[in-house]
Amino acid sequence: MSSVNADRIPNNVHLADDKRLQRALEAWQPNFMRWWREMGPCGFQDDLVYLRTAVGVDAGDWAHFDYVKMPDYRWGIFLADPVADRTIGFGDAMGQPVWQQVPGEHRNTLRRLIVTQGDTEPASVEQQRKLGSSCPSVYDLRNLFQVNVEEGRHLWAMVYLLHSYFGRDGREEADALLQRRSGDPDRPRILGAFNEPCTDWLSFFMFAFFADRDGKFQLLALAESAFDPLSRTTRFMLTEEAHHMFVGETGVLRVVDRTAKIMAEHKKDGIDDVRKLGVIDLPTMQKYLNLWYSVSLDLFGGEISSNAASFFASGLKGRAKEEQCEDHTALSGHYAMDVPKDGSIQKEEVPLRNAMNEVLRDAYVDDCQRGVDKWNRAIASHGIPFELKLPNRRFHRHVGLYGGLWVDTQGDLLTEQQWKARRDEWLPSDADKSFVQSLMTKPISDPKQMAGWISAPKQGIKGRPVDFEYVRHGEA
Ligand code: BYC
Repeated sequence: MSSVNADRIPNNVHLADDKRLQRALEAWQPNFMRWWREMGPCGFQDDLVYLRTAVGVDAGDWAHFDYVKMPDYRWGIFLADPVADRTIGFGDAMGQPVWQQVPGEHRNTLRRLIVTQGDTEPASVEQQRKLGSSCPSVYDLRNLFQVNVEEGRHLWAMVYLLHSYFGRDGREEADALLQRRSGDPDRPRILGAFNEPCTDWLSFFMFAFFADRDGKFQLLALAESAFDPLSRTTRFMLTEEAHHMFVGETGVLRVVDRTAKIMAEHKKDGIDDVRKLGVIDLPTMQKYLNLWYSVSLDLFGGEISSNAASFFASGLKGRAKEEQCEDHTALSGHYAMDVPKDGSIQKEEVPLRNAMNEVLRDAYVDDCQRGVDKWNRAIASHGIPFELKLPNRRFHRHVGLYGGLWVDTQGDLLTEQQWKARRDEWLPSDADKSFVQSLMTKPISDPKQMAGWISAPKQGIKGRPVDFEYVRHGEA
């Protein structure tokens, strides 16, 4: 069982025993706080927020609920407990003991993976920083802040690895994580989706459903890593990630439910008629889904990737739930890939190791479908004949085999001109975005109220009622 100490930086990694590391992290801490104040949630920093804080990794510790001002949140370093005698579960070194240090030959690659993972965490906080001023309820405001502080903690998790195991270049990378900015053309975040604006709550819920779910699958793959500290860190991050996806899934569910309910009550189904009733029409939701799903698919990297093959071969990154796979070397298997060739899409056999990004993406797509099915059941429960659909995975891609192709939501190839002429059928137009924004112009700060475009959640947080004062505004 891990013991947790309560130093300036809460941790279960015996930080106090490593003075050099402790000093390095304590030097990074004020920079993190500066970043949080500059790029974290806009306003609300002096409010008391009913937050879950991890104070340890054991069942009773990792979900401690209390009021806390966000800047006083105890961002800590927590690794899941080690698994005794753990061995490498896949790839060329399968069966050998896992590594407690970084092997020299994998140093650059591992650092790049950790930096890429780490970069997404502050990026998402930056993307969401202005949402507080248009929250649909105090319940949702609190959930937003919960997600934000935990993304901050996930940044700490990656920074701990960089500082502990990668010497000076690790420290430089940790500094750079606080310097890049989401959407900044001169110093953007590393991955595409984390530079997309996320300035309304429908986007936030879609982001938490689709982009955080990429987080789940990437963390599952890294939890398999032969580099044991990375595996232990990501295993603990996954416990927090589940809540973020809950926020996304139930958020979209409540928006969809509200629209379908109002449509049924008023017997209206035209887009303009539905909009006049103050709810988001379902075709517009489909467009937001198309956008966030497609940019999140890009996060898995290229379909055919020699990087992914070598990550797998060397034991750096496995498949999600590798233990459920049959052949852990993946040396003889093939993957039947849809490859664009001569103006059409053709099946091509790809060595399995080179298709590892696609294998992970397949698991992700199935998981997304499960959520979409739930949303559709909510629509159907009001007797509305409309189904949300995941677009074909080739649609609107910027990375990999389909990047730069002009593909419709069915997966068919179009010319650039044809695609551009129909773009607004598939993706939010300026008018759609303005409409969605028009519903979200001011915050709902009375705990008893809920914006008209979203249903109330079924239950509150940690046994509290939905109208509990989850955020105490302006209290010292
Ligand atoms: N945008 O072989 P390829 C989360 C680059 S989300 C821009 O196809 P590879 C969270 C790639 O870097 C989870 N560039 O890809 C969610 C490479 O560049 P170089 C984050 C991209 O290397 C919500 C080139 O294209 N975790 O936690 O197999 C809120 C060709 O590379 C993109 C991770 O991503 C892109 N989308 O795989 C908060 C896990 N995709 O080397 C948090 C760590 C690829 O030619 N990262 N490129 O310059 C990885 O495992 C891999 O880096 C990737 C890419 C899966 C991202």
